Amino acid sequence: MNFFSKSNIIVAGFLLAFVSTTSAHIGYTGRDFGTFTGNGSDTPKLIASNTVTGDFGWASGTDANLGDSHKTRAFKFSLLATGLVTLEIQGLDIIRSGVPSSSLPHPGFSIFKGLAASGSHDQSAASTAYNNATYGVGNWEGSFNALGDWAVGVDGAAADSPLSYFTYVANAADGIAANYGNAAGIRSDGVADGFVKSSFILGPGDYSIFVGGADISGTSTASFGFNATLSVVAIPEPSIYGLLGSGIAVLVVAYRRRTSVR
Ligand SMILES: [Ca+2]
Ligand SMILES: [Ca+2]
Repeated sequence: MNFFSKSNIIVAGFLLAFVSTTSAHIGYTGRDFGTFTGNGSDTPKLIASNTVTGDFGWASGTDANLGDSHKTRAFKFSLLATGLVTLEIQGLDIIRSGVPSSSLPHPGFSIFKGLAASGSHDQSAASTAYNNATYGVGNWEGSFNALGDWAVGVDGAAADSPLSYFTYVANAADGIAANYGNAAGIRSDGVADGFVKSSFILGPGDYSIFVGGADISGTSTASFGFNATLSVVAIPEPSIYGLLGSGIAVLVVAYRRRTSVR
């Protein structure tokens, strides 16, 4: 082997390592729903043909050892005023960049206040330091908490560098405990059909949404396809809360309680 071919191999190896590392960062490229006013003038936004690795990424974040955010997909949106936010995730067979992906069988998602800084990574030194201190060494498999607050640090930064914090807001999951497990606090839609849709009254701010597979016993690390649609309407009159379902009503009460103590 001559010098040049060796160099090429080294360069190729370096590039592969670089690509695999950067592609694993939490990012929103192509998955920004944009800014919504909350005043009733917003049009729904569809982000089609997304993929996620694995059929269990969201469900894994519901258990005690958290989950690996690489097995979820991050989206973001901003809200200028309090509104009724509806997110729907439809698993479907897609072809993206010529590569087919089968339908995400049971989608689940969680919404958080806060955004990930560019380059955020579950296994960064800062994430590791935070998770070890918060959960204990060996007690976490990633940073993603589907049912509570979590934090993540930037890859390549010092262990004591600033973190991005996600403040838990709400979740929803397709199906029943048979697929998503028995963790307390999961908001089920009760019908395991590859589709989940849920509505929440949210205040102004910047939000992240993490979508992944809701199969707690899932093991596939294949790529799965789904569409995501976010819509925001003005807050309905209190008299029709009951018509919209108890889940929304509970969230309204929770929101009012939180705001009333501030
Ligand atoms: Ca887990
Ligand atoms: Ca469903």
